Amino acid sequence: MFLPGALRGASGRYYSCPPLVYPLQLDTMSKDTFYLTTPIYYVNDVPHIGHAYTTVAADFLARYHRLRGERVHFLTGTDEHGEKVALAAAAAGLEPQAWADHVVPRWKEVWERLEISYDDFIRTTEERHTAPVQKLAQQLYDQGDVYLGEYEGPYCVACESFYQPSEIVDGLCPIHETPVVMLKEHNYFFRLSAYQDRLIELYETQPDFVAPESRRNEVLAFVRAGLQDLSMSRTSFGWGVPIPWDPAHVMYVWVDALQNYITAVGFGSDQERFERTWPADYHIIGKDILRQHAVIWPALLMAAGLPLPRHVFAHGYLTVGGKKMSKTNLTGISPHTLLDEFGSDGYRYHFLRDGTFGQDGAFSYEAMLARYNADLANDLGNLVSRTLAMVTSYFDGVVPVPGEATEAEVLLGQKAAEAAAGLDRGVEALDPAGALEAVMSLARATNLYINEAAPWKLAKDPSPEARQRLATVLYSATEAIRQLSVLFSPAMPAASRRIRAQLGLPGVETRPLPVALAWGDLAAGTKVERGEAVFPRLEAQG
Ligand code: ME8
Repeated sequence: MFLPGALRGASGRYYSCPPLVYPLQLDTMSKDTFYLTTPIYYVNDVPHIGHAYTTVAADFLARYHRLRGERVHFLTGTDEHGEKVALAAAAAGLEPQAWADHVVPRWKEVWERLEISYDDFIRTTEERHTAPVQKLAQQLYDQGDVYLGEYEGPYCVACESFYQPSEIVDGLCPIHETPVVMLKEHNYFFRLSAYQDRLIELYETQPDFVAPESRRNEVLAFVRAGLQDLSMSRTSFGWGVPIPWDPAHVMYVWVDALQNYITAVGFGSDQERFERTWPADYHIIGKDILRQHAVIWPALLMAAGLPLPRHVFAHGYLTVGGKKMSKTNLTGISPHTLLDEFGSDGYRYHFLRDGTFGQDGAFSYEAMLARYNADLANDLGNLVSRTLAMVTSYFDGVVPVPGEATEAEVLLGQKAAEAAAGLDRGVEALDPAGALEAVMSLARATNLYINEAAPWKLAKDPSPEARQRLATVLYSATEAIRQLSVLFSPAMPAASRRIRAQLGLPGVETRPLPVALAWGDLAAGTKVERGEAVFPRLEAQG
C-alpha cells in the first residue's frame, strides 16, 4: 500500500512537511515486477541511432531480468504533445494527432527490426494517459502546489525546456545549439522550489538514485544552486493536455510526458496493477533529459505522495563530429541503414559492446564493422561452425556421449561459470560492455580449448581412447556453445535462436538462470543441424 498520508504536513501541503518524515525508499508490499522504462520519444520525426541506443540497452536489461526468471515490465512509447510536435505536424500540413498517427508506426517498425521486447507502448495522446494526468494536475492545484504567475525567459523548443538566462550562450540552447525563443506568458507554476531540500536529501540518502555518479554530482550541484518554480502550462499554442480548471492552458509537455511512467502501469485506472509494478526500478535515459527525470519527476511524485523510482540512469551521447547526434542538427543516422548491413544482432552487439554506457562515444562505422568481424564472425561464428562441422563429420551430427573430464574440461566449465558471473556483474553495474566482454571470453576460451585439444588429430587416431577423448572434446565444446546461446540471448536474441536451432534445441531457453546453465545439461544424442554461418564475414560497403 502507498502511504500518501505519511507524506503530508498538517496543512496538507507537502512542502510544509518536516524533513525526513518522507520515506525515501517507500517499498510497496505488493510490488512483484522489475519495471524499467526508456524515454518516450518525440514524434516530430522518425528514430535515429541515438534513440535506438537507449532502447537497445533497456531491452538488453529487460531480457536479462526475464532470463533470471523475474517478472518484468518493459515500457517504451511516444511523447506526442507540445510545440515541437505541433510545428512538425504543421510543416507536414497535418493535424498533430494525424501526424503522430502517421509517425508512430515508423518507430514501432524500427523496434520490431531491432527485436525490442517491450511489454507496452504508451502514447501520451491516449485516454489512459491524459485522464489520470488531468486528475493529478487537479490534485496538485487543489492542494496548493500550483499557482498562476508569469513566465519570462528563454525556451528551447527542441528540448521543450525552460532555461536560466545564464545558461544561454550567444542565444543558443546549451544542448541543441539552436536559437532559443524568449517566452513571456501567463502560466501555472508548480512549486518546484519548495522541494529543493527534500530533493537534496534524496540524492544524499539514496546516492544511487541518479547514476552514474558524475550525473548525480551534476544534479546535486544544480539543485543546491537553487530551484525556480516550474512553469507547467502554456497558452501560446493548444496541442497538449488541457489544464482541467482552466482549459485556455495546455499542460507543459514535460509535466504531461513524465507521468507516462505511472499512467502506463495503472495509475488512476488500475490501482492493483499500479502497486504491483510501481516504482520503476530503472528509468534509462540520455543525459540530455537528466534534470527532468532527476529533479522535476521526483518533485512531482513527492507532491503527489507517490513512491519514487529506484534509479535514474543517464547514459552519454552518441556523437557525430564531437556533437550529440540529433534530428535537430540533421546528424541522425537511420537504424535501418545499419540494420540492413549488420542485422539486429550485429547492430545490438556493437552498441552494447563498444563504448562505455554512461559516457559519450563517437559513432564509427569502421569500429562497428571491425567489432562485428572480430567478435561475431571470427570468435563466435567460427566457433559454432567449426564445432558443428566436426560433430557432423566425426559423429554423424549427433552430440556424442562424453568420457571422463580432464583438467581442460573442468577449466572450460569454470570459464562458463565466470562468463555467467561476469554477465550478472555487468548488468548489475549497468555496464553492458563489461557484461558482453565476459560472455565473449567464454567463446574465446572455447576456441582455445579446441585448438589445444586438436580434435582433428584425435579423429585420425583409431584407438578407442582417442575416440572417447574426441567425444569428450566435442561434447564439451558443444555444451559451451549451448551456454553461449543462453548467455548471449539478452544481447542477441535472433543469433541465440539461430545457434540453438543448429544445436537442435528449442529457440528460447525457458528455464531461468542459473538452472539453464548447469554444465552438462546438453543431452548426448541430440541431433545438430549444421546451417548457414551464424555471422557471415562482412566487407566494408562502398
Ligand atoms: O527528450 N545519443 O524525446 P527525444 C544518445 N520526449 N542517446 C540519444 C541521442 C544521442 N545522440 N539522441 C537521442 C525526449 N537520444 C522526450 C522524453 S521522457 C518522459 C520524454 C535518446 O525524442 C536519449 O535517450 O528527444 C535521449 O534522452 C532521448 O533519445 C531523447 O529523445
